Amino acid sequence: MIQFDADLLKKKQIIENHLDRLFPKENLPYHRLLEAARYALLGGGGKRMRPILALITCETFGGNTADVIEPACAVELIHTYSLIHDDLPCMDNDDYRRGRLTVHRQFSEEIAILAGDYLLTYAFEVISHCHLNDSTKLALIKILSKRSGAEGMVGGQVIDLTSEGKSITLKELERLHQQKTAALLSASIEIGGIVAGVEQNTLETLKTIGFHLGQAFQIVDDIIDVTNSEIKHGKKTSSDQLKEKSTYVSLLGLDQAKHLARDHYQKSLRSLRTLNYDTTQLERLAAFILYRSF
Ligand code: GRG
Repeated sequence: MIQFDADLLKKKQIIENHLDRLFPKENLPYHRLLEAARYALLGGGGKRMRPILALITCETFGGNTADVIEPACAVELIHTYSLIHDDLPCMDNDDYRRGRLTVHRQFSEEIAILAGDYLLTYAFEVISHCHLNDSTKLALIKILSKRSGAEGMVGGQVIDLTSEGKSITLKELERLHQQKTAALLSASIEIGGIVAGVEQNTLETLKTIGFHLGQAFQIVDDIIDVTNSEIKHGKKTSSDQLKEKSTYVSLLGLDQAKHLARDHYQKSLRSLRTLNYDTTQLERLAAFILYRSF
């Protein structure tokens, strides 16, 4: 098991400081909306994996933090909206996230829906107002909208919902998570590359790396879901099992799931090493994605 080193913790702090600045505490007639968005986004212990990926990728290809920080935060806003909506009674109906009440339990269901809507919309406002040139901003908006929309995260969530209680194949599970989880992680890496001004073929390689890291991330998430329920409750019934969801662990068993996660990790490293840049930081983050649970 590995944890964030000092450098990753520093990046996490830079991101959290910037997220804080994006939400000034003003006494506006709709202050409940801003409070709910802040509650979901700040102070609850998220890993900030997506914005960190954007920052590190941008630095790897010679870009700088000041240029990528706003697009990186925009990805975190979209990720946070997806978590708020995923927790709603009509979806996963979860009462707790990151050890605190979920937004609909702390505020109300209406405010949770609207806080998610607001974070999604605000993400694109943040990009459209940042100081990058218009063609870069357009490229970022294209990637982010595609990876979070029907072809990406939202479509993946629909496949997930409609697959509950059914048995699906490994290929179908991979497709589901390619959209639901890997698309936004990949967008984070691609965004870092776009801001640094990489060429199209490098961008394609970054997309492949995003796919493998996204799959590894999801497999590890499935493993954590099972091992945590064993540690916490002493039983093998994870939250995914209770919802009758197919997972990598339910389809492959724990050992084969770990093997598949390692395989995706190795493939991401192989792609990274074709790039002829110093990819040490990205390799460290890839190792964290894999070894955060085993
Ligand atoms: C509701 C449109 C919509 C989409 C929801 C991403 C998602 C789709 C649901 C989240 C459910 C889930 C547990 C997905 C598996 C992988 C994942 C995205 C985990 C949560 O991301 P982390 O681990 O969370 O980066 P933190 O708390 O660190 O930000």
